[in-house]
Amino acid sequence: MACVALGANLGDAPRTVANALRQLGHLPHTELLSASGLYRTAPWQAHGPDFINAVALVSTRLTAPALLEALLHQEAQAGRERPYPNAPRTLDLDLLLYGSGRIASPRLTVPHPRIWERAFVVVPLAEVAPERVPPQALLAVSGQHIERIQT
Ligand code: PH2
Ligand code: MG
Ligand code: MG
Repeated sequence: MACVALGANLGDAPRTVANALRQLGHLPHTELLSASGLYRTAPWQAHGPDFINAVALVSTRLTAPALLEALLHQEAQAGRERPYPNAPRTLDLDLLLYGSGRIASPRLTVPHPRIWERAFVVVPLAEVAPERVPPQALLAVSGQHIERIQT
């Protein structure tokens, strides 16, 4: 079981994120187990329009590095550009969790180091994998604006 965070704040973000959730289930050797609703969220340590965020749970036989490469490829297919750090983006796909795996490589850190600071990750993660979210984690991000827009 792996958890993927989705985010977008350029173009038709709700549509891009909804399509991207579906496409995760079409990655090689990968099945979409569940998808959170879509959330509208205020930019966090970033500028630009509000984001649409979601979290997906997948079952995959890909290794974590192979899954990361597949996610980066899917971002590129959605027109992702990286002009500067945290720039507005058509699609961002972040690997949050890979089972109980711990990875610290130059390209990939799992669990994602900033999960617990971000309402736009914690709230949808609590929807699809409540057992991975300690109760105080929701409280810790309760000051950040997040609004569910779709089931
Ligand atoms: N992603 C970031 C930085 N800030 N803020 C929101 N609301 N949603 C995001 O997906 C997001 C962010 C870096 O990837
Ligand atoms: Mg990100
Ligand atoms: Mg990213």
